Amino acid sequence: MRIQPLFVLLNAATVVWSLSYESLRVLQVGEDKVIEVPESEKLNLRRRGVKFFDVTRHTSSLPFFNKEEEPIVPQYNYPAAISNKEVVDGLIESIDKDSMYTNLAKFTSFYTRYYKSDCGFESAEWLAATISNITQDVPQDILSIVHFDHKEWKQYSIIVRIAGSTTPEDIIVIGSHQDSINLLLPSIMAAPGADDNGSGTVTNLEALRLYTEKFLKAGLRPNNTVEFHFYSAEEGGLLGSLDVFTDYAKQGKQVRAMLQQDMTGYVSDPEDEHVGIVTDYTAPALNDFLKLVVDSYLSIPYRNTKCGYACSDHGSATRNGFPGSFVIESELKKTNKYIHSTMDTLDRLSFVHMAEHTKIVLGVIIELGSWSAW
Ligand SMILES: *[C@@H]1O[C@H](CO)[C@@H](O)[C@H](O)[C@H]1NC(C)=O
Ligand SMILES: *[C@@H]1O[C@H](CO)[C@@H](O)[C@H](O)[C@H]1NC(C)=O
Ligand SMILES: CC(=O)N[C@H]1CO[C@H](CO)[C@@H](O)[C@@H]1O
Ligand SMILES: [Zn+2]
Repeated sequence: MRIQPLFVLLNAATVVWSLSYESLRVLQVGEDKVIEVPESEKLNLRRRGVKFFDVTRHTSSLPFFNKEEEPIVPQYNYPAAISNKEVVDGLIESIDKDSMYTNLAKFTSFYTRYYKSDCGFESAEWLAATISNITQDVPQDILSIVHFDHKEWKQYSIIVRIAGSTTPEDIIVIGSHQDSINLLLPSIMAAPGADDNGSGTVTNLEALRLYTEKFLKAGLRPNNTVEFHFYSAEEGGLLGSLDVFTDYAKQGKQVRAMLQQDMTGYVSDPEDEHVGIVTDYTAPALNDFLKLVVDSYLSIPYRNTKCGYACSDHGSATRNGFPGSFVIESELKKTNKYIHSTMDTLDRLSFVHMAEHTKIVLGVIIELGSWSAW
């Protein structure tokens, strides 16, 4: 409570500061709405719950939704039935919730993972080291780890690429963001970011570990390229993923499906546990396939939910013409209310629930890993 007056004072100071010195940011806050604001005003918008893309460095993108809330992306024929049940169930059996707990405990021990902070750089270094460790026995011609540097801040994004054996140009992406934020005073206050969005990162790390240890090490390979992306700076307006997918679009890369994991660990009502499939601003055909995956591999059902404009990194994929979808811990109204504060901590999360999300990721990479888009 005592923070309040200080907060107001700081705010007044930053407005004066920003009027004279601060560079302007270009924010897309809705399909037809672009505004220019000083950097500090960005935070004020976030505090008020406004979601946006920070397109300052990518202003040339096109409008990307045709009818209401539906992205302009190819509608591929995703599998209408699953065909790898034994393989996926085998991997699912090995999900290790203790390992997930250990990783999330370490990840949330960084004071903050704010993308502009030194801590945020250190958390990226830890993540990169952990990924190297998990994947160390897979030869580099199959698996490579790219540190994707961003021009304006230090925390890099990490791309783990498992090259497809027959159609490497067809890419399946599993995404999550590694940064966290304390919306009150991001540069000063703690942001453990356990659920938002450390849980997505750890969900994907566990899937990557099992994929590496039980699949790739056994000499198996996907036909398509499978990539795990750990984005920096989501909280700054999807900055990291925008850089990555804008670059992919420029290079003419073909992402056939992108699935975002962000907030995967909170259960508000254990009697009514479910996952939320986000149906607005996501690819309908991919959503249908995700429903099949949930029905086939999870012990809990899905529910359709809406998340709003630019609500996580899948938006950067759809913005660049790639089908993106998002599965979140529950219907939006039942999601974790402690995010973006010091109270977004480990003890409020369910690792059983997080493991359900890992099942989705395993189902998607195995079923789509050798699916043919044509
Ligand atoms: C690497 O993994 C091994 C287990 O496979 C573990 O004992 C070790 O602590 C890990 N090292 C790091 C840096 O994570
Ligand atoms: C995957 O590649 C193998 C050859 O390595 C091929 O036999 C199989 O048909 C491919 N799967 C699909 C779905 O195209
Ligand atoms: C979409 C969702 O609820 N995830 C969280 C992670 O970050 C996004 C964007 O900042 C927010 O919408 C949520 O805080
Ligand atoms: Zn957030």
